[in-house]
Amino acid sequence: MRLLHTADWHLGRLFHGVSLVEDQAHLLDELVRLISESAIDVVLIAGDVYDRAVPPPDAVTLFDSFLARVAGEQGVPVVVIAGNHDSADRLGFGARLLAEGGLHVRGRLEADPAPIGFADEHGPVDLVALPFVDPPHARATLGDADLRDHDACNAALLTRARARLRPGRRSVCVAHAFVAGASDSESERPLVVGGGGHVAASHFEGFDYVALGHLHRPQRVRHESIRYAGSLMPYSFGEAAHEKSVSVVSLAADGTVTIDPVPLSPRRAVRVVEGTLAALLDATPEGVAAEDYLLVRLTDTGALYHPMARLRERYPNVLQIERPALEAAAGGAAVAAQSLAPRSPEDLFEDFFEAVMDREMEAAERAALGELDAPPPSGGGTEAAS
Ligand SMILES: [Mn+2]
Repeated sequence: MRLLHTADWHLGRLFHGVSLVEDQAHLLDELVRLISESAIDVVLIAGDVYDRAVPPPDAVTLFDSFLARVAGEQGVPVVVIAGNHDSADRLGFGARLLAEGGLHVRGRLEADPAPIGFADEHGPVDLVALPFVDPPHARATLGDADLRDHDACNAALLTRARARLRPGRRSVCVAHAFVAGASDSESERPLVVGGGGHVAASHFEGFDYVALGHLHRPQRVRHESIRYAGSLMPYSFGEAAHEKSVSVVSLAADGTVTIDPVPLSPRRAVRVVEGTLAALLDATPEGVAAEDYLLVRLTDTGALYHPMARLRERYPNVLQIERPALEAAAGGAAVAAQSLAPRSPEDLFEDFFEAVMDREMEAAERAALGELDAPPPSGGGTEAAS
């Protein structure tokens, strides 16, 4: 049996105010082709289908179109669980009816979920689909107030789900959690304020394959067969170096798995570029496409005239500018400002000059400043006010 494991699509996400729906549509087209060309038997989407509980209409339309092409036209079943960004109830709408059409959605937690049964030429496969476990919901669902955290809640639900697996069958689990030992990225919403919410990898042992969602970097956890597919595309500049992929997982007759990560080709890359404004306006750095989503780190120390507008003439998708030299100077200036006694405009300008230019004023510059006319007194004019 060949499974396609993907997760963390975050359809409808805004990246620095820019909608990514067209980029996401481009990637879902690629997945639809891959599912057909790789003869995938079941598609697993391990949560965070949408970026928020009430997704924008174009994100819902995009997901609908994917499902119609895969579960509908290709007849390939799709298993979807809710992640921490999804609304469990909205995602789960119509689930009992949709299962007949090959769409298996698990939104809200169930106390004793029955496995979803699949089969290939070697026999049956039981699939446990465990949506994101929110501890208050888990405590209410299981009627157990002693389940204190994510780890205890996941452990209890997995024990109950495992009890319903039929002996001798191969088994697969789909879940959305922060499994201890895995590494996170900038764009995941923490499950617990200040971090944490970890779940021990040992709770997932015993399944032939565990398809995880939540962490945005593709990675294995503890075993080759416990994996995060990673997000559909980078959702922060901190992920610029990640190569995003989906996993094609071949499940053999004896339950052993072979994993083939397939890199995705985004419409535009997310990159961090560094240089002076003049150099970047003069030439596009090697390996960068002008249309990429860019964070530009300008190394200039002096004042710059409208850097964003000028950069966007050459690079239309610059989303953020950083000026490390100025930010360091501004930190120093802020400290100085706290001890500000009444000072002359000349002294204040000199501080400003140093912060912007990263050097002291020279004598000639100080002289030039002295030659400037003092501003007119406020309200001053040649006409008498009436
Ligand atoms: Mn996510």
